Amino acid sequence: MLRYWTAGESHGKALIALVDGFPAGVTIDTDAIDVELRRRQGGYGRGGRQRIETDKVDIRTGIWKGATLGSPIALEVINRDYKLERLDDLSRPRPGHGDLTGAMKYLGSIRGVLERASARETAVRVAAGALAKQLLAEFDITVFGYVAELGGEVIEPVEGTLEELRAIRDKSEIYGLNLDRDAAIKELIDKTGKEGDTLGGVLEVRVEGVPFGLGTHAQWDTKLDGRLAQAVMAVQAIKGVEIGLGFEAARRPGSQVHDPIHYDKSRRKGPTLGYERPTNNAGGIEAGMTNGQPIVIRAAKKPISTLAKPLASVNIETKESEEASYERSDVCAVSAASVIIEAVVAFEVARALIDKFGGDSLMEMQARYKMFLEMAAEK
Ligand code: EPS
Repeated sequence: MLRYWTAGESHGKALIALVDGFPAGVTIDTDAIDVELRRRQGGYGRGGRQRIETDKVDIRTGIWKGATLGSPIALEVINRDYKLERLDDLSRPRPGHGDLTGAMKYLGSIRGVLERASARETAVRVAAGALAKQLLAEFDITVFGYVAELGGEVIEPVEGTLEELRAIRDKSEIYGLNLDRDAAIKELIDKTGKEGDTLGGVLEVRVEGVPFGLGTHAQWDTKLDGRLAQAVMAVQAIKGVEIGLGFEAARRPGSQVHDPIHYDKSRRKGPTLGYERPTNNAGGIEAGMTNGQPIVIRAAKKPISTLAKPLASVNIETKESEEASYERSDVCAVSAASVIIEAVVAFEVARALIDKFGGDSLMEMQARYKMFLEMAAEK
């Protein structure tokens, strides 16, 4: 089973992800992981921290001569802004952050909680996801995340192939799919920052080339939609997850929700097995299993809870009403969140791929994948 844990504090020495169950024989491109780390650091509206850090992954274990061994892989990202020992505690919890809940739960300090609750931790989740993406690429599965809404503004994607859209996203300072919208949205971010406020948004991730049958219908904790929702909801500041039509499916009659089934014999040897759908309202998943269509998942990110113009809070030492503490932060980290959601989705899809096709070695997985497609095409 593929899984990972992370360790590390925002201003501690380093962040670490321990990836277990990754198959042997996958050639790893470390630079490609660093590209994702750099993308996570970017996006318009980021704060001063990203000018200090130049995140790079150090693969400490599990690799020999550039390829995975099937043993645990430890990924490390060093914090250049290591200063944890010198930092003081806070006494005025920020509404929306883990400050108050964590300090009460652990009978401890706010600092001790915020350092781990911080989204800085997502750097190594992105590294783990980038590793997973390299496994998925061996099966021609691509994972593509972008910003669909920012601060209430919908960014309507332009039409184009995946390559064209990727080029647009990588050119966009907000990681959207419509460059004509960038200027107005950057202005909105600037204006919000000047007002001491922050912005959230909606991220969308599309996974293409996914074969039939990842996930199961048989047990709640192996249903792929449930696994994806958990992975996405567990990212800092995410408050909602939708698959395919999501909440909109609840508002329409069944005939306008479910995707009709067609058959195209010429495509029976591909991941769809020839079963084509004119629509993809299911977002590629039916009964917890992939149906050969792209997985489409959306996540709602709330605005960052550290406000330069702070909300009302209470000094937990004196119990007097005071404004919340303010520490250097970002006005908007929605673009970064699109990279993070892309990474956690990639990891879950890779996990489901390993569950179906075995996880000892890439070679065995590919042989079993091929055999499955052949058997299913004949069914
Ligand atoms: C982040 C690093 C942090 C914040 C942000 C995410 O840096 P610092 O706290 O040193 O300024 O910019 O953290 C939060 C949004 C948060 O709520 O803690 C990063 O690398 O993504």
